[in-house]
Amino acid sequence: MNRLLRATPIYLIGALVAAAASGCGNTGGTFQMPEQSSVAAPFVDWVYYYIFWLCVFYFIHIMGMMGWFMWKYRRRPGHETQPSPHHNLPLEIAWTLPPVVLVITMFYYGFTGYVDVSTPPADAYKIEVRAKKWDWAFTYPNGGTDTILHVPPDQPVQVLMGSSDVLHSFFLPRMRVKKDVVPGRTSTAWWQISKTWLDQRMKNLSEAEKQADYIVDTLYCAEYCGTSHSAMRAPVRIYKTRAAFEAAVKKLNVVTPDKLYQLNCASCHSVDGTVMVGPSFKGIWESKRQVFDPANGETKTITADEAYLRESILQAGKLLSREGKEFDNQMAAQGFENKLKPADVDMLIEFLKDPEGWVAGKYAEPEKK
Ligand code: HEC
Ligand SMILES: [Cu+2]
Repeated sequence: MNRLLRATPIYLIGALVAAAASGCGNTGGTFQMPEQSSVAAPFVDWVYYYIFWLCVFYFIHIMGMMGWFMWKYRRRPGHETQPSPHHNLPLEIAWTLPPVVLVITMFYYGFTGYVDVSTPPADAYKIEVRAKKWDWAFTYPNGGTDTILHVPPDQPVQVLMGSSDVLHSFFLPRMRVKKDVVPGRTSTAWWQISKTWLDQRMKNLSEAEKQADYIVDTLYCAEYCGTSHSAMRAPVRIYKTRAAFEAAVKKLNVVTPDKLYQLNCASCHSVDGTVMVGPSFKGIWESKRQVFDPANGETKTITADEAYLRESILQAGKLLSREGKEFDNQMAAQGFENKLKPADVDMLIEFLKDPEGWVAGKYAEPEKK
């Protein structure tokens, strides 16, 4: 078993002592740290507080003595300037050795801890993560893809992450996981839900969580990646039981119109009338649309029938919507004509007939909800 998992109780005790020493601690989080929902969290916090309190100790002593000396040896009548003392061996050793030992312990815990949090256990559940401006997609071992991160309660999870555009960073503060997602390479991170935390959290469920079979958390992007960086979040579901987790993942490889929308379009098109990067889909079906024709520079009104919607997706840029503002031709860069299967486009057309209804779950089969 991984060294980190084996040593968890020791770190937990260390973290509790450190957190208690900080005067505001409990396993549900401290003034500086959120809840500790992963097995690595107590260790990470322990290292953090170890370094933090050492720094506080030295800061107070060094600043305090500086202030005191400035006062005590200030220039005043009747006190002549004294020559500085020469080399003092015991003093030199006293202020060199202990700090060196302390810095070595910081390095030791920092480095071994880093190695542990960077080495996923062999039995980890693997999830592929794709980051793009400005959302996340997760692909599970059965091929199902979702915009929600589903987390098993009883197994380490390893994420294999890639970016489709710029630098992003995968940040789960409660699990103490933060890892940059770099274009052109696969980064990885892992965590395991802490049983201690889960048991405690189960006694403290919100009303919504009592109804659901999971506990909610949030994934953040922690690397500034452009205009909507602050909205680049994804819901996280930590399942109460293994069975509930497996049932949720099993449903994912069923493709539905609303899922296609969530995965491909939702980062630019809302269904509630908000104009984001692109116009809103609210009430788009058979509506009159203002469009700009780049071929002749004219703006005209058309009806958003099936042919127009298909063309908007597959031949982006032929006509540019003017619904809300003057948009750039940002659809073209998505290359949907190569990315979407004909069946996907059919489903998206179904979606566009009633976007609000699809998102509200009007067409979901009861057991899929
Ligand atoms: C990167 C952002 C982005 C993504 C992702 C995106 N779109 Fe667009 N879309 C736009 C922009 C900007 C426009 C306006 C310019 C235009 O008409 O091409 C637009 C226009 C449209 C229009 C015309 C709307 C109107 O008002 O007439 C349709 C239909 C459309 N998109 C469908 C889709 C579908 C379906 C998807 C997902 C498969 C999608 N878009 C994904 C940015 C995006
Ligand atoms: Cu980002």
